[in-house]
Amino acid sequence: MPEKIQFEETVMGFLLNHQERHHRTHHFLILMDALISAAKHIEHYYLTGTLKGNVGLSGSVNVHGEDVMQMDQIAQEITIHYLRASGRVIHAISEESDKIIPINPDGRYFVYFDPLDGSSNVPHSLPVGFMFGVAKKDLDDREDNHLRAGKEYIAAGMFVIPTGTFTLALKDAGTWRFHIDETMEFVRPTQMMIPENPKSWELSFNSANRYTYSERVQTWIEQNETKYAFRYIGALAADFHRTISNGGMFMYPAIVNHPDPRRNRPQGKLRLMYEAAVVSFICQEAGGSAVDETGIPVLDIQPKDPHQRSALYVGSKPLVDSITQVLMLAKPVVR
Ligand code: FDP
Repeated sequence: MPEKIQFEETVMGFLLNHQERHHRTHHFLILMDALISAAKHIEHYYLTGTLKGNVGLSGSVNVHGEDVMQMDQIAQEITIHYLRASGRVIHAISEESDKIIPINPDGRYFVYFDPLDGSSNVPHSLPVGFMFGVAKKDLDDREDNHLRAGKEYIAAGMFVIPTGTFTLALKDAGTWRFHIDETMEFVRPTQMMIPENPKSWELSFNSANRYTYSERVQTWIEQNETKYAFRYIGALAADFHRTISNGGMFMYPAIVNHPDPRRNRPQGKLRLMYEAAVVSFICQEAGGSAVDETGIPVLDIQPKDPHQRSALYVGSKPLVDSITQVLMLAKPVVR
């Protein structure tokens, strides 16, 4: 498909231009090429999934106890294939793999990814995400392969599949969006800055959960929700795509007041390393910010476990600051 070739060439061309300025190396370009190829391949399977019968359950359960869709497995295999072929990845962490995936001890990068985020949209062919964060090894021989906090990432990105939009943030070089235009032939990279004017801001959270949030968060919602439009697609990449374009705040708060206490999620639901930190990094490079349930920046959280969860409040700074004040007054959540 020529438009896809154009897509990759444009992204790679952009990165080449930024290479000198931001000390990127050809190793980084090779890694990005692998990630873009994986996303393109996943998108192809997603678009043809219904025809091939790839949208159902696989019959297995992942590390988080969730049913795995066939598409999750396909996306995982595709991504690992490209990361291996790149030769540049030391290890990867994926939502679909219990253990850290060793790839090449002589590689240069660590890649944390969710190959298909927003699985509940799969049976409906609605948007899902391919999300990733990249960190670089310590080249001064002090590498200890520790799990990286978001502030150590050098890049983070998300594809919204199957819309063909790709949002990429490079450390200290901004957040950029690439997309296939209406003729399907051209791609225009645009720098994304989260809008300052509250007129377009939106709030995005699973409203069905609202009475399970802490009282303080519930009160904040009551006091603020009528000021903004409300949108919720149910796939982080797709919802956050709107947040970064229109401003406002996406949140997945801790669940602490569920009528069935066994279903509380005091640590939140989203995974820190390949979901919360990825969108927080993208948001910071676009002029926004993100905090967890204790009000500390998500990018400062040092992961102790590859699949650690975090509550997430991400978006326009004034809104994130406003909820942070509320969160900081609350009793600390045990991590
Ligand atoms: P999903 O469980 O469908 O894979 O963390 C995954 C995620 O989707 C996010 O993409 C999404 O924002 C969130 O969970 C949706 O959770 P709810 O169904 O609880 O709203």
